[in-house]
Amino acid sequence: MMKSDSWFIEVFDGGKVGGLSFQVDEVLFQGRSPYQHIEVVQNSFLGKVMLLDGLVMLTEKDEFYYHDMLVHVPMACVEDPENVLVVGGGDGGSVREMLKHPSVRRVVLCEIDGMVIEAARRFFPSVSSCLDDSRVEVVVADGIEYVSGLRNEFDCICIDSTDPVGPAAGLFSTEFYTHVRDALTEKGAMSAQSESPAWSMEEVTSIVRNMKNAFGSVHPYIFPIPCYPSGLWSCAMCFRRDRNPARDFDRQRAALLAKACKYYNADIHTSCFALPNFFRQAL
Ligand code: AG3
Repeated sequence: MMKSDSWFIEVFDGGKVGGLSFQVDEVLFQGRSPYQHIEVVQNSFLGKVMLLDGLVMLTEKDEFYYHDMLVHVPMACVEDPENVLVVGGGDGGSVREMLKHPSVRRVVLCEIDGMVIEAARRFFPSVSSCLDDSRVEVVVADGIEYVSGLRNEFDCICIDSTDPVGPAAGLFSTEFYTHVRDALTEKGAMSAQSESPAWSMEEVTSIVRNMKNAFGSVHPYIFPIPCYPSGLWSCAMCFRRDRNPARDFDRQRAALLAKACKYYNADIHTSCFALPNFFRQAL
């Protein structure tokens, strides 16, 4: 794929159905890192789009749905988060959102693939320029190794990974989530993107099960994301010490964030934990 007059279709489930499709106006970048095939393409409606191994990671038009929900839901559940970590997320979108919380003093981004960071810096400044903030530390390393050495270190950890295949597969295991738990402070919370309940329920339930194995309790939540397969997506969050995330969050901070966010607000926070029946039953 990737001639400039061609269409892109995200192939889903071995080709039985397509995810997002759009006309490729221009191919801006193609590269092969040790981990994956990275492309940046331009579409006049979506803006720039980043693809990893042929899967849509972000579009300029709607990355805010995903980044708001992965980050602000757990962050608003933690009292004055100071030290926070993003695993994956080399584009910088999750880091940008963490920096919107006034108490944050240090954000570590641990991304395995330096080429993703370089491509984001070059083509997605509105997403990645936060990486130059003095509070941000960029670590190019395997998130699994990085997290496994930590104890009581971070108030919030967001796992901003690709799908549970290829380089990211290990980021969905019970063992990894157990290390994430140990890396959290007592008041800490974590979140992970957990795939589409509409089209990938087996993946969703396996992620939720593994998180529950590690933490004892897990809180899945849903939101739309127009550019990922099916348009319906989920994250799941856990606490080092379990609480009710729909109730126990900082409403004042959520109201403040609503002014700086296109998706997240306090009502969204409460309601995203309301799951449709097919999802409840699957769990
Ligand atoms: N993380 C990827 C979410 C999964 C997308 N899956 C797909 N298109 N099949 C996005 C990284 C943004 N920071």
